[in-house]
Parts: sequence; structure tokens; C-alpha cells
Amino acid sequence: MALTKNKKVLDFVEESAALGQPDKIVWIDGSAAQIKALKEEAVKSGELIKLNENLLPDCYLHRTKVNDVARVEDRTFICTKNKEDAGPVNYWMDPKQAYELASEIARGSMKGRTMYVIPYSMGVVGSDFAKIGIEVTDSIYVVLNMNIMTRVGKQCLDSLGKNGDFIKGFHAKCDVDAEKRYIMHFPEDNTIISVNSAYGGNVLLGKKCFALRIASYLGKNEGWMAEHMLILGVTYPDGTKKYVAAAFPSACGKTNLAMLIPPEHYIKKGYKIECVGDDIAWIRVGDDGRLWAVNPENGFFGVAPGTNEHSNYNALQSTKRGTIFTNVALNTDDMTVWWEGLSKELPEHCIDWTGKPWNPEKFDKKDKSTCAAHPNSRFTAPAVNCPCVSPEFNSKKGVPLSAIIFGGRRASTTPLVYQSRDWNHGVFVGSAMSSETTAAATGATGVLRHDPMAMKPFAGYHMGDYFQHWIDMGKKVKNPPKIFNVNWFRQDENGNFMWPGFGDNMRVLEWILKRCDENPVDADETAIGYVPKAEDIDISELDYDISEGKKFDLNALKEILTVDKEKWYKEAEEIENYYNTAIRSRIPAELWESLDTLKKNCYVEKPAAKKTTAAKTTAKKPAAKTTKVATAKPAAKKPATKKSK
Ligand code: OXD
Ligand code: MN
Repeated sequence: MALTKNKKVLDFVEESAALGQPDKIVWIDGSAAQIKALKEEAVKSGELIKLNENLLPDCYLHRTKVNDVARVEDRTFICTKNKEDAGPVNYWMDPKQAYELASEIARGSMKGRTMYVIPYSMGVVGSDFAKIGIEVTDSIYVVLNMNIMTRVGKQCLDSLGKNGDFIKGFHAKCDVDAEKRYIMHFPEDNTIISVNSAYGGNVLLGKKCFALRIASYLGKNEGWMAEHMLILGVTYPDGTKKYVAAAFPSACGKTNLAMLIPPEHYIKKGYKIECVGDDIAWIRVGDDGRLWAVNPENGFFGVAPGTNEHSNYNALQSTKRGTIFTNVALNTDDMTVWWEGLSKELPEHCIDWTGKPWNPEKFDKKDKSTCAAHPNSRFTAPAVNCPCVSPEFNSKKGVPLSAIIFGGRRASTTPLVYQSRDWNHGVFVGSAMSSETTAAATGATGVLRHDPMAMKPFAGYHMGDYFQHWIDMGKKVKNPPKIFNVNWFRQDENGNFMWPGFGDNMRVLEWILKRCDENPVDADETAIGYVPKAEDIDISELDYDISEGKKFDLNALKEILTVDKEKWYKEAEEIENYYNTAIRSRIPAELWESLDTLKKNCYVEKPAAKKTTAAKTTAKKPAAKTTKVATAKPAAKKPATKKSK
């Protein structure tokens, strides 16, 4: 029975049913009884495998089809009337063509099945931040995951009332045919359509599709921001709390940073980290002129491999009840789950993520095809399970941000941490982010690519306009957070990680927040921004072997704080090339200015002996000759035909 009198909702459900032609329609009211019955039904049909009730109460395992294990960026479309509005880094489809294509694919695909109607809220129901979505789907797996990841049920419809607007989401599994898989967004119609997939990032429509792609578009029009960011709170020994939001590309450690456990001596002093969110932040300007952030989600859709007691105790604890695991291995000895990195010992009897018996003797860490769990296997865990979930998790107001951090996987060039000179320069730093690709999306992994603000796959409109929106937001905020960049992934010449990462990132966080104090700790002004004086990062009680016989020490820290101007000049040229060839238009003038400054700051004239390289690096520079840092401005080459705003 319909749970609402909202005509727009009823019409959407009717139209969806007319298209999918399900045998039955079930409205999800979010009651425990209904969810329990659905789990039982999914276990009966084999869609879910019930895990050991004593060891993992109310936990289940699901396996996707082998062709359906990650987000599919090349099949994800932004369907705006004007192609230019989707921008050059998104795939675009004409809305009319997209609706027709989706209808053709989905027509009658729910025959013999049930269509579930999921009313859900992104954000605390009834808060200023919250937005309501309705997802129709023919997958129980989607219902159960949405029930963890969002706030689901009748209260969402009640908050819509008779006339309220919502985001429409239509999902049909169809035949999970990769060739007919489409994830379509219609930002101008508040609509999402997903067909032929059952992988979380493509089908839990509240997450990437709504809370990032559609929401980023809404944010631009309504004056707020939807970002691919974790939010964490630092509690100081005197009880003061400060909050930070941080953007990293997919599978680059957002969940780990959000749930970090500080080194022992910090804990003893009384420091604590609390997690507000691990993936998405919605950010608004508060009455006090600061930026305030909420996590619109209600759970964690985390990457399983590599998660263990030491790397992320809190995430692991979060998966101990009420969790759905996807594409991990099943330990048949005790009906629990396993993935690479969960324990050093390999389980003797496992079924791998494809459903076949796994042979631990054939396991080779470097060969993904021998893994028991898929590299992008996931856990969907309720946020309430997390031992360090913030008391502000359900706050309607959100939390005030002291700092925004950008970061990516960079083996070289980018120092451990640096601070931008101001907001606009911070926007430039975010726009210039690049990182090595991971298994979260289909395609090759480990390839360095530009991923501005970690939003390349998620900005629902033109990337140049998105940069402009950041610049515009800066003008609205009287007390903006300071903007930083971090890189936990610097490697030495032998490929060893030079920074321990994980809990020790607390040491960097502490410095970042000291820079946000009224009387900030001092820093060195360099060509790229403010870099810490090595002595100001606490490395006491740090015991880390970079490689055999090479311990991390002050010199190693100095090394990863070094700014190599030559490398940064190349980086600047690379950014310039990216702006000119990938984004092409609508890049704000403020970003060109920052790029010019970077080039100017990093220009080092080559000694005569290195003539060939010197000739190459100066090729794009103005003729003026200088010593050391050029005083002449090596201006960035903007597109000649289009004016930047
Ligand atoms: C995610 C992703 O699932 O970024 O969070 O892919
Ligand atoms: Mn993500």
C-alpha cells in the first residue's frame, strides 16, 4: 500500500511500474520487521548468504556478477540539454536519447519480480541539510544496503508532505549485461536511472549518484557544496574540538583517516579522533561565517582488503554486526568472512569472491587473480557500529570546519603536507590534484591521473564551473577553513613508502590544526605554499622502518617535506596542459593566476652544462633570462579563443 499522498511520488512510482512491469510493488517503511523479512527472503533465494550468527550477528555475504564489481566511469553519463554544461571530463548523453535508451532497456525487465519503493533521506530527516530521494529498484540487495547507507522509511515521505520535491531514482537490474549498463544522471530533472548493474556505487543511488553528482549541481545553484570528503573531529586534552574535511580519490584511505587511532602518547595525553563521515560531505555557510559540514550518509561502504585490527580497528569493529559484505571470501570453517590483509595467516578453507573454492597455496600477493576477495570488495556497515562515531553524527547543524585537506597517491614531488596561501590558492591546489587510479572503478590501476578535488568521477556539471563555484563560495565565507594538501604515499628510489601513514597521520593533522590557531605555528614559505619546519611535526615515539636498516628520523622527515622546484615546474606545466587539454574552458581567472605564480616561483634557470634539458624546460617560458628564480612571469598559456571568467 502506498505510504504517501504526495502526487509527484505516486506518479513517479506509477510511471516506473508501467516501465518495469513488476508483478508486485512493495513500499519500504523501514520497520525492523520488514527488513528482517527481506533478509530472510534474500537468504532463501541465495542472493545473500547468512554468516555465523554468534561471530557476526545479522551479517550477510553477497556476490555480484564477475562483470559487475566496480563503478563504471565510461558508462556513467551526465545528461544535460546543453552538452557543454556536462563539461569535458564527464560523459554526456542527450537527455531525450538517454530516456529513450533507458526505457528500451528497462521495459518489462521487472516482470516476475517485485519493485521496491525506497523513500530515503540524505542527511538527518527534517534538518536544513536533508534532501529526500525515492529509489525504485527490483533488488532486495539494494533495499538492504540503502537501509544501512541512508535513513529509510515513512518519516522521509512525511517530511516531504503532500507537495514536496524529491530526487527520482530508477534502478533495474535487468540481465546485468555490461554492454547495456548505463548510469544516467539528469541534473536538470532531479532524476537518476541505473540499468544492468548491481554494484553498490552504481546502484545505491543515494550515494555517488545523488549525494555527489546531483547534489553538486544543486549545490552550485543553491549556494552550498557537495564534496567527496571525509569529516573528522579532533578532541584535544582540554576537551576542545576541531573539525576537518578531507578529499581523497576513491580507495586512497578516507575511511582510515576518518577513523584514525592516534599514536599511544597522544592517547595518553587525551587526544581523540571522532568520525563524522568517511566519504561525502555536504557543506554550507553558517550564520557565523564559517563553513559547516554534515555527512549525508548513515553507514560506511568501505573497501575491505587491507582493513585489519591495526590498519583500521574502528572500521573492522563497525563490520561486526548488521553488515552486508560484498565480494569478500567466505571462510567455510566458521562461516565468517576473509579478505587479503585481514590476517597474516591465510584461511585453509575458503570460497573466493566468485564462488569457487580457493587454494591458499596458489596465493601470490602480486597477482590479483589469485586473491580470495576482489580488490574492490566492500562492507556496508551501519555508522552507529563505529566505536569512534562522533556524537555530532546526527547533528542537524553539522560541524564547523577549521581545515580542508586535499590529498592523493603520489610517489614523488608532492611533500607530506603543505598549506595553501589563501582560499583561492587552495582551490587551485585542489584543482591540480592527481592520483594513481585504484580498483574502485573499472580500468587499469596505478595510473596517475588528474582528479580535481577527488571529484573527477562525481562532479555533476562542468569542471570549470565547479572550480568557479569553489571560488564563489570563498567570497561568501567570512572565516573560511584553511586549505592544505597531504601526501601519505611518497616513495624512496626503491619503492618503499617513506611515511608510515595510518595512525601516525595524527602527527600531520596536529600540525595542520596548529596552523589554524589564532596564533599559528610558524612555517616556511616555499614556491608551492607553506611547508612545516620539520621540528614542528611531532615524530617522538615513532618507530618506522622505511626499509631494512633505514629508520624514519628527522632527516627522512626533512626529505619528504622538500619542495623540488624543478619537479614542481614540470608539475605546473602538467597542470597547465591539463587545464588546456582536458578542461579547456570556464576555468576561473583566479586559478590561472595561481598557476602563473607557481610557474614563476619554480622557474630555475639551468646551468649551461645541462643545455638540452634547459632548452626543453624553458621552451614554454618567456625569453627573459634571470638567475635562480625568474623574476619574469612565465605566464600560463590559456586557450586563445576562450576567455576565462
Ligand atoms: C566509493 C568510491 O565507493 O569512491 O566511495 O568509489
Ligand atoms: Mn568515495
